[in-house]
This record gives sequence, C-alpha cells and structure tokens, in this order.
Amino acid sequence: MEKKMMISESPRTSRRIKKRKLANVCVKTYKKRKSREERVSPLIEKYWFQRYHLFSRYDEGIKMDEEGWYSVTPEEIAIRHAQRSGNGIVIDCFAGVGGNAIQFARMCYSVVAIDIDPQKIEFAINNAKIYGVEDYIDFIVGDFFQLAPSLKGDMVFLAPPWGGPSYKSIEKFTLDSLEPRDGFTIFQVAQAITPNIIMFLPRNVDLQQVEELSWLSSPPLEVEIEENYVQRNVKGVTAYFSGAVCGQLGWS
Ligand code: MGP
Ligand code: SAH
Repeated sequence: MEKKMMISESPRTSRRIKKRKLANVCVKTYKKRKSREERVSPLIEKYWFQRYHLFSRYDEGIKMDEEGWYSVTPEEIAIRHAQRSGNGIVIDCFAGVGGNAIQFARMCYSVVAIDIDPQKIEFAINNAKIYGVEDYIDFIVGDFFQLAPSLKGDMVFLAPPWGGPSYKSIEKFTLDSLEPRDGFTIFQVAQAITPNIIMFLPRNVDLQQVEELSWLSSPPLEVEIEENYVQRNVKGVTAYFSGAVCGQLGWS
C-alpha cells in the first residue's frame, strides 16, 4: 500500500509533468524556428546550436558562411592556442572567419591573417571588429603557398581545410587528406618561415604521422600533442612544434 502511494502521481503532479514536457517541446521547436530564421542550412544547424562556444559574442553580429561555421575553431580552444604562442608575430595561414586570429590578437600579438576566400576575410574583419582587435591584424586575401616566401613571423598557425564535416567517416585521418595540399607539403612550406608551428588537426588524425612531421627538420623539432575539448567532447588535436628558439617564445 505504502509503495503504491510512493510511485503513483497525484493528478496535480501529473499535470505539472505534462506541462513541463510540453514546455520542453516548445523550447526545442522555438530553437529550430530561430535557427531557420537565421537561415542556417541543415548541415550547419548542429554548429548553430554550439554558436556561443564558437564565438561567445555571437549575438553582437558575428558573420560566417557555411565553411566558416563548420571550420571555425571553438573560442575556448582558440584561446588555448593563443596562450601558447609566445609574444611575437603570428601568421594564421588559413584564417577563415577569424576564430583563431581574433584570439591571437586579443593576447596582444601582431597577427597576419591570410585566407584565399575574400568572403572569409570580409567576415573575419567584421568579427574582429566585434572583439575590438581589428587594428592588431593584417588581413590578406591570398594563397598561402604563393605568399609564403615573402612572409616573416615568429610563429605559424596552420588550421587548413580537413575536407568538410565528412572527415569523421575516415577511421584514421592521414595527412594526405588535408587540403589544399597534403600535410607534409603544408608543414614544409611553413617550416621555411619558422620552426615554431602550431597545427590544428582532426581528432582522428594519424598521430604517428604527426610526429613524423618533426623529423622533416634536422635536428628534429620538438613536438607536443594535445587533445582539445569543449564541454568534455573532443573537437580536435593540436600539435605544437618548436625549434631551438622555442625557449625564448615561452614554449615547452
Ligand atoms: P565536427 O567534428 O564537424 O563537429 O567539428 P562536432 O560538433 O565535434 O561533431 P560531432 O557530431 O562529432 O559531435 C569539430 C571542430 O573541428 C569544429 O568546431 C572545427 O573547429 C573543427 N573543424 C571541423 N572541420 C570540418 C574543419 C576543417 O575543415 N578545417 C578546420 N581547420 N577545422 C575544422
Ligand atoms: N581557423 C579558422 C578556420 C580555418 S578553415 C577559424 O577559426 O576561423 C580553413 C580555411 O582555409 C578556409 O577558410 C579556406 O578558405 C582557407 N584556405 C583554403 N586554401 C587556402 C590557401 N591556399 N591559402 C589560404 N587560405 C586557404
């Protein structure tokens, strides 16, 4: 008898539970409607729900295109990258809509932000203005590989395209799947600028290959690899490479 009383609900409690469930459905429907109002495609919807993790100041007018949405480095991870970058000139070779470049600039580094897509640079400038750091970034529309021989900097940041959200379908992501050139080529071009390189890679990347990048230099570069999380979900892997001067940059 007593047991029955404990598990049965009074009509009032059951009404309250029904109301709460209905409220949850309404919130979900409202959120879906809101994402549609902002005209995000079904591909992007999942990233839209994470928007404040991408840019905490999203509501102040952040702009992104489709590739920008699924490629931007979440703010928390971009801050981590910036904290580990020393205090010289940072070259963000694949800058996208500015997720990383903004955080580098917030740490008072001088930043060169390159992207081949003029629309990305337009959005990156807009987004940098929201964070008040546009004056600390030189924005360049161009092909990193063409510009590389004329670039000078203390640290190079590489977050190239991974081939879109389908990168996850590959069991082990090898460096030749990076775009627009394979990871070894991208790394070698960067290395001609400085041995201090940070590379943001897919979470399923072949870690053995990442370590092999350091052997492209003689003596081999030091490398440290970390997994990056947002709310306990792993989002990517960062490799920090450094040469003999790394001590001066506050690495290792
Ligand atoms: P994801 O794996 O597509 O999303 O991207 P999520 O939410 O982890 O998906 P889930 O369904 O597995 O939970 C995770 C993060 O990787 C993104 O927020 C970007 O920072 C980064 N990222 C994803 N892509 C496809 C790219 C890319 O092509 N280039 C770069 N530089 N970063 C990317
Ligand atoms: N870290 C960035 C996202 C980078 S996504 C952020 O947080 O916003 C990768 C970017 O590389 C894309 O915007 C793409 O336009 C750019 N890209 C592709 N090929 C390039 C090239 N050859 N030179 C410079 N940028 C290139």
